[in-house]
Amino acid sequence: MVTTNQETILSELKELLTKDLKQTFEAYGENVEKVLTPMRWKPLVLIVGNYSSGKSTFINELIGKDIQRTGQAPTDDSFTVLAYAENEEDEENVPGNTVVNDPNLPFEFLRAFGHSFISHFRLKRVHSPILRDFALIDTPGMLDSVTEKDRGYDYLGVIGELAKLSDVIVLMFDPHKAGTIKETYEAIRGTLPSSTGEDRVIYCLNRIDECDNIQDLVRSYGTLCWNLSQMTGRKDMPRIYLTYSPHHMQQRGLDVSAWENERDELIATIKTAPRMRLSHILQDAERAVRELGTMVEFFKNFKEAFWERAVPTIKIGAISAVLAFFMGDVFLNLLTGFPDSPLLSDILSGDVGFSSLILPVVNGVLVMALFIFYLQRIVFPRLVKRVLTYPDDYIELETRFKQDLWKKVRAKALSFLRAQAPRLIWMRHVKALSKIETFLNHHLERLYREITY
Ligand SMILES: Nc1nc2c(ncn2[C@@H]2O[C@H](COP(=O)(O)OP(=O)(O)OP(=O)(O)O)[C@@H](O)[C@H]2O)c(=O)[nH]1
Ligand SMILES: [Mg+2]
Repeated sequence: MVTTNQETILSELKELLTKDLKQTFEAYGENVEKVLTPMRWKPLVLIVGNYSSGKSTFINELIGKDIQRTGQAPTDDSFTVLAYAENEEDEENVPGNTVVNDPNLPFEFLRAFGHSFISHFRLKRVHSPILRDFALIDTPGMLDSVTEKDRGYDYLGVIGELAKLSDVIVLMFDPHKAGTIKETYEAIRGTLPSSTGEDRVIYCLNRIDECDNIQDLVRSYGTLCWNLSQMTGRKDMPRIYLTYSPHHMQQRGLDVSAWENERDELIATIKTAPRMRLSHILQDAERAVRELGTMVEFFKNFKEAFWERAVPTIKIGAISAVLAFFMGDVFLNLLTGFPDSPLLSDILSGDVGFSSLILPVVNGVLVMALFIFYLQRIVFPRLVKRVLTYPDDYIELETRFKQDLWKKVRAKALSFLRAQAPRLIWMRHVKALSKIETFLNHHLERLYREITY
């Protein structure tokens, strides 16, 4: 359960984000709402896996009711959110269209995946004690090779976005298909923070009762380990829960009693979702703010590069304008005999009138305009072009972490630069950066410290 202390931390974070950083986000075309979205609702557990790996069976077992349809072969092609109903009478099925339009739920962003997806999305309110602490999401099984076209919507995109919202993600396999979900894994991984995302993912080899013997199980387990190591690129092997449904188990020959407790351990881990949620929210907020910071740093470097070029030009321009002011008419006089008496001789004779100033001012302004034209039409576009071509030269990529951040935001930063370049040379990036720094190093640090379990 979320305690009062956790609630306080959440509302403090929310306040910090809306008070201190909202404007900064908006100034750079970003929306702080995206960071705030997951804070709106309860902890989420996402169950993903191959078709028929037993996801829906497991969910029914968790909530203690036969709510989700189960069966051999791909059974369910919908995403279902299972949420808490106070009473049996409040149990209901809510269609996707209503779910994505409900401002009290965090699913509005899914509207972007289109009608075809929304017709495969729903929420069921169920009276079950476990749902009081977190909501579950059942997903359609991953087919062997799913393309977007087959489904009519971006399946991997949806999975990725839901993973981003979730506190625990269960990846479920079965011995027959122990590792055909590379794309799904990548979609999930792609949206999670690179440093900490992995600890949200739980691996489960389900339906082990269907193995004929221990050799069979070891073979499946080995295949899964191999596939996982290929997918995750990790040197250590994450724990894989070996489970089976006690109600559906078959006595094929393998004595499964050795793994009797694994299902309970898996459930116990899932139940940590509410506790994980707070640190995930802080991590997500941190990541969003660091991404923004990376963009701002890039813009700051762009601005500096511009002024580095512009300041000498402006200086020369100013000197030239002064020269033109005093000397322009002298030259004109030498060349054309006009004006009769240049400004300098008027000054020397102490006879400076309004009319003797007109030509010098025109000369000065003309020269200045020429320099500004040069800056605007030649120096500036050239720099923009250079930065767009070699963006990596304008950001310090000293750590792997920074490289990852930059990879995530580069496209966004470049399109913002393309659209807003003239504005960027005037914006106060340093001030924005110092706000971001204060948030990360001061406020967020403190909130992390305050998380007490
Ligand atoms: N032997 C055995 N059968 C199981 C187990 N878990 C589920 N089943 C059966 O396997 C079939 C598929 O289970 P589902 O829960 O529908 O699988 P799913 O992952 O939700 O499948 P899709 O929704 O189609 O992706 C059902 O007939 C279940 O009864 C298990 O641990 N052991
Ligand atoms: Mg299912």
